[in-house]
Amino acid sequence: VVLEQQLLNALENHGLSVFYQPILSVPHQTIASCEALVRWYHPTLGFLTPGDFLPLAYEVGLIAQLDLWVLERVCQDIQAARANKLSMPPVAVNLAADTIMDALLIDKVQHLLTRYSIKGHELEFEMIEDVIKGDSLALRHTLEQLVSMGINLSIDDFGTGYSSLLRLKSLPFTKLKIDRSFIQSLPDNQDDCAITLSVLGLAKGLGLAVVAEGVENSQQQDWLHQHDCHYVQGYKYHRPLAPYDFFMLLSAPA
Ligand code: G
Ligand code: G
Ligand code: NA
Ligand code: MN
Repeated sequence: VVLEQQLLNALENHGLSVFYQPILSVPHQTIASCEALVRWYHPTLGFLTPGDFLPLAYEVGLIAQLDLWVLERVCQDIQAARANKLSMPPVAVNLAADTIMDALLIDKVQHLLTRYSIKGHELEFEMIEDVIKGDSLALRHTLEQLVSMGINLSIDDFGTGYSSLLRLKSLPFTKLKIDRSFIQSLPDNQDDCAITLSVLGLAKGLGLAVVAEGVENSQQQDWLHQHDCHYVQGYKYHRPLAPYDFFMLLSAPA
């Protein structure tokens, strides 16, 4: 109960922060986009990562408010990058099912785009497979409106949830992110190689781009490159960076 109150407090008083992890294109390793990841500098517990407090946010119904807080902070950072003449790549923001199903989501997103003079294509939204498992017209409508605003949609942690291939095909996603649990043991684990290959094949068939998450070493990178995976994200390249550090990276000569 205390932690819940503190989280609400943090949301209302800008006590959270957003880190950025670059997503690179293979093989040139240029920054193609980045993922916004929330952090909480807790007054007494210290630096908390999502695993420490997102379950609480879901449980007490604060997740949609949190996601929108992150989205607004991202819009502010995009505006700040622009003011500093940095070319900010598209930023992927994670949205929970509750957030997607918020009837006012489209209005809220439109409001932020207008307020911070941001184009839809400067943002991407990531959601896990389970968000799309139910068949609902409202969901389809929301996703289509986001796409019509220029926002690209990705499926996060692909392979760990339940989404039918039919729904995947019929909804307006442009990217799949392969969960890092499948990437971790590449290329030694035959099962993980088989799973990753089948996701790459599926994505190609459906015309979707693929991001491999959690890439930590060159063997994984080489295998992914060899099998035509176009984007990588992971500690091999960059950890999630504080905004200032991410801006420094963007301003460094390539
Ligand atoms: O940053 P870290 O690797 O600890 O993130 C763990 C998980 O938390 C990831 O699956 C990520 O998708 C999720 N996550 C991070 N930031 C946000 C956010 O702002 N909103 C939501 N809904 N999930 C997030
Ligand atoms: O997929 P999600 O959006 O669930 O994943 C993002 C999370 O993965 C973040 O919490 C980030 O800190 C973490 N992460 C990013 N790259 C790596 C990596 O190379 N290895 C591991 N173990 N975790 C990573
Ligand atoms: Na994510
Ligand atoms: Mn992910």
